[in-house]
Amino acid sequence: MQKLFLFFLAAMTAMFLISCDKDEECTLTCPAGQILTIDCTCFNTVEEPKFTELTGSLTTQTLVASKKYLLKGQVFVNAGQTLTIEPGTVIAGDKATKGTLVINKGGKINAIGTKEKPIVFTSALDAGIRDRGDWGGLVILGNAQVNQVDPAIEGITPAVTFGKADESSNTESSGTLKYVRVEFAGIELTPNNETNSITMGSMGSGTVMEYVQVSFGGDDGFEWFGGTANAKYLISYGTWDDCFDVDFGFSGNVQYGLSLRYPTFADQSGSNAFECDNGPNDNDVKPYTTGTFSNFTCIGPRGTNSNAPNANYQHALDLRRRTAVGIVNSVFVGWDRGLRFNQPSVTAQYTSGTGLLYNNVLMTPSGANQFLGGTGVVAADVATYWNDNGNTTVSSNPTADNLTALGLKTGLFFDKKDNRNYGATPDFKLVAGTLNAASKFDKARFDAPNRKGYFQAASFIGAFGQSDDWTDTWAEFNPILKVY
Ligand SMILES: [Ca+2]
Ligand SMILES: [Ca+2]
Ligand SMILES: [Ca+2]
Ligand SMILES: [Ca+2]
Repeated sequence: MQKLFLFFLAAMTAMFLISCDKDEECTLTCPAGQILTIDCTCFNTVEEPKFTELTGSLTTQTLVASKKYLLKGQVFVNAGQTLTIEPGTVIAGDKATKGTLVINKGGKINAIGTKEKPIVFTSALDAGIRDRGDWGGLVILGNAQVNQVDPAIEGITPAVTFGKADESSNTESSGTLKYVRVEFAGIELTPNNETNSITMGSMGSGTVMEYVQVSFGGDDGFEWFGGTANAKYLISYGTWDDCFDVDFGFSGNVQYGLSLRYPTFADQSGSNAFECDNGPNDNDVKPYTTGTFSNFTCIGPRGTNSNAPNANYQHALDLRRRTAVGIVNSVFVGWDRGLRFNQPSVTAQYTSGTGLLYNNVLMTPSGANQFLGGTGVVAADVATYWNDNGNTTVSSNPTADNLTALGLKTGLFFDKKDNRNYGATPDFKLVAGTLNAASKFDKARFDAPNRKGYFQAASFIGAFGQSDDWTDTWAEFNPILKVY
C-alpha cells in the first residue's frame, strides 16, 4: 500500500510539472488491474503478495523472519521432516481454508524465538478486525504413551492417530517451542469442533516448550491428550473454553502458568481454568492422567462484585472422569465456582493419593459453589480433601483488599475493559502478601523418576514472585491491534 501511495505522489508531482509544459492527449486504455501513468503507459496496480504460502506436506526447511507466511488448509510436517522457524517470523493462518499446522508423529518443529523476537502464529486479518477462530491452530502429535487406543484429532484429514499403548517412545522429541505466540486460532474444523490454540497429542519428554502464549483462541488454550512432555512459562489469555485442558493419561510436568479470562464470553461446554479428565468416559484405563502443574496464577472472569461473568463460566478446577492430575503451589482468583470432583472415581483418586491438590490458594465466594460434587459425590468430601491437604480458601469475590492481602496487584483483571484494551505492559509481580510463601515439593509425587529434579524451588505461590515478571517483552496483551 505504501508503494502505491508513493507512486501516486510521484504521479501527481509529474502531472503538475508536465501540465505546466505541454498538454498532449493520451488515448491509451489500460486493462483491468492497471492504471494509466502520466507518461501514457499502463502501470500494474496489483501489490506484491503479502504472504508466502505454505500448503500440503512440508519437507525439511527454514522459515525466515524476512518473509511473512500463510498457512493454507491443513499443512503437515510428517515423520522425518523438521520445520525450523527463525526468531521474529510471523506465520498467519488463512481463514477461508481453515489454515492449521499439524506436526505429525515423528515430525519436528523447531520454533526458537527470543525474548525480543518471539515467533508469532496469528490471524491473517488486519489489525483491529482479528478475532478468535480466524484460523485453525497448532497441533503437535507424537508417539509417547496414551491411555486410549489409536486416538485421532477430530477434523484433521487425512486422519492421523497419535501415541502408543507402551512407554517405548516416552522420551521422544517433537522439537522446541520457545518464545512463541499463537493468536486467534480455534476455527470450527467440523460442526461444534473447534481447534485448540495448541493441541498436544502424545508429545514426548524430549520436547522443549518454554515461554508460549496463546491468545483469544476459539476453544481451549492448551490441551494435552496423553504424552509425557514438560513445559514452563505458559500463558492462556482470553481464550473461549478452558485455559488448560488435560486428557488421556498426560503425565508431564508444567511449571509457571498464567491464565486471564475475558468476562463476557465462555464456552457452552463450561469454561474452566483447568478441565481435567482421564478419558472420554469414566472407564478405568491407565496410565492415569497424572500430569503435574505447579505455580499457576489463574485470574478468572469476575474482576468485581458488580461485573457478573458470562453464565457459561464454571470452575477454577473441574476434575472429571477418574483424573489424577497434580495441581500445586497455585492461586485461583475471580472464579465464581471453585473446585468440583465430578465423579466418585475422582474423589477416589485424590483420597488414595494418586491425584494431588496441595499448597494452593482459592479465592471464591463462600457457599455451595466453593466446593462441588457431581452425581454421587458429596461436596463436603471435596472440601475435606482440600482443607486436609494444605490448601487455603479465601471466601470472597476478588475485592481489592483481599487481593492486596494475597500480594496480587488489583488491576490485573479484564473486568470491564474492552478486549483490545488490556494494559499493554501489565506487571504481574507480587507485592508483599501471603502468596510470598515457599512453594512445596515435599510429597512422594515429586520423587517419581519423571518428576524428580524438574520443578524449581520458588519463594512464592503462583506464577510470579516479587522480582521477576517472565511475561516481559515477548508476551503480547493487545494482539487485536498489533501491527505485524
Ligand atoms: Ca478442546
Ligand atoms: Ca475443553
Ligand atoms: Ca478435554
Ligand atoms: Ca470446557
